[in-house]
Amino acid sequence: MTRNAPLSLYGDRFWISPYVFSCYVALCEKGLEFQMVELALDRREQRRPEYLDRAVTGKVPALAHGHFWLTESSAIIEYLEEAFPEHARVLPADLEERARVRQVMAFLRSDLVVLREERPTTTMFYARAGSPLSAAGRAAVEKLFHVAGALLAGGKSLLASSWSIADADLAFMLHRLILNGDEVPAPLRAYAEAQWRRPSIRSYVERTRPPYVPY
Ligand SMILES: N[C@@H](CCC(=O)N[C@@H](CS)C(=O)NCC(=O)O)C(=O)O
Repeated sequence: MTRNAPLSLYGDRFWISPYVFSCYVALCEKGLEFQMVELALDRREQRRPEYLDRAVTGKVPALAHGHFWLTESSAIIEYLEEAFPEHARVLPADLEERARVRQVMAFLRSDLVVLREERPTTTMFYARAGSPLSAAGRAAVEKLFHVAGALLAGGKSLLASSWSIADADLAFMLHRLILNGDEVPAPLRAYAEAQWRRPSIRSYVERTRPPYVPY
């Protein structure tokens, strides 16, 4: 791949995907120039043959780097880190710290299903959630607080010794609760709100969005 080939990130037109968020923030933090391509998932544009032929999972995000296409947010982030090592890092340089950060990324992507269902990202950027968390939702929240609290113990403001994309991912998960008025322990709230002030994150979050069409 020619390294200076153009980069395009395919996302959803409502800007609500946590996975697109992660890739978008990584591209911004690395200082890479890229074009954002919005797909209408509500019109199933991700199922069009011209997209499916290139973005093999038929989901967003997808990254196009010249003729090279890739899906799956964590694979995209690792690709960007390895393809552009001279740019700012989004994963720690230290082996153990990098492993720990990947641990958080995998946990946030595979666990807490009930929390994600009861506080979907639409409730962050469109109408807030209409009902309190169920017992299962509260159990998922306790698990999140336990993991985040343990990793940030001692008043740490970052998961590793320098900022990483996992900080953005964890702040995004905590904001499902913060923005819905659910209780979040003060240190975790302060951590997540500090992340929310980063320019890369603000540029994704503070955006004029079109009216939401459920899909
Ligand atoms: N594991 C994937 C998840 C991607 C994903 O679920 N994307 C959703 C939007 S948040 C999507 O494209 N949904 C449309 C579909 O599945 O057809 C990743 O980390 O990138």
